[in-house]
Amino acid sequence: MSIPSKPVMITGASGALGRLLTRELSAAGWTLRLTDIAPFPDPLPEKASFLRYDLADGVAVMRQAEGVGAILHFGGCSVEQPFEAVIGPNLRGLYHIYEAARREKARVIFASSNHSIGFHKRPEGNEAKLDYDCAFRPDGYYGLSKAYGELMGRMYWDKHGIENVNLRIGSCFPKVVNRRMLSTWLSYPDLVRLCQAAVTAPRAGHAVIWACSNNAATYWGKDHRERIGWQPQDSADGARPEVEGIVSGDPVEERYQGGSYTSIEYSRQGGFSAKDAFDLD
Ligand code: 15L
Repeated sequence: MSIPSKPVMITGASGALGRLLTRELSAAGWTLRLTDIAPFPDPLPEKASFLRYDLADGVAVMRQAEGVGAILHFGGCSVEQPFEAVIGPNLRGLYHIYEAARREKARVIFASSNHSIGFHKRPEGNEAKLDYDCAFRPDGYYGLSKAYGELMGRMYWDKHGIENVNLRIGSCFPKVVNRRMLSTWLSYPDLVRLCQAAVTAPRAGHAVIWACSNNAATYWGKDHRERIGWQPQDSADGARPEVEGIVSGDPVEERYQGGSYTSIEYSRQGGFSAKDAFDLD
């Protein structure tokens, strides 16, 4: 895998995925500009610099992005939060990232999420998988902000030619811990290879990728992975015997792809047997 000719910026560098990317991309010889609202907890790699600021500070974003070729945008709220907590980092902050990318003609790799489509039902049996161009069905304010982020990428590509790769991340954790993750799991090494491909692919345009490993029980179908030359190499399948019995018992959570996020403050009345209420899309 080639080394980018310009520095690469990573937002959310102090989070679990930011730290992973920092470690692995530094080891691969990349020059990194890191940022987070929290201090960076690890020793700083040789070719990396770190600045601590809030993504709501547009001037700080612009300054740090000077001269970068790509921005791996993993910063902002990464779980469901009240609306007021989400809008600063995930809406205004994202705008700052895209304005910086526009100035630098840099590519944005956006850590989107399955929660932008979380209210799609889980496919059963031979039911069709979801393709990348399915409707957004966010399962909360966090998922809504990820849909907004993908649409912002759509607009900056159409209007300004700013390339962006939107990673609809399933569940990126060291291990598979429940039945849902047999479908949604993304291994750490597959994420790292995905980010490398997204940054170094000769052309990306506006791309959407289902970011999960090679899981037999996946919910997801077509996307733009061929365009960036990525194929997952790991799989959740081996964990089936230990985890397939690990379910929540909550009918809302188990019905929808977004899992537990769909049932947070869920207040729609009726039961799933009430066909007229629940089969209307
Ligand atoms: C996400 O978007 C979250 O960042 C992560 O913490 C998990 O909840 C994941 O989705 C998931 O759906 O498993």
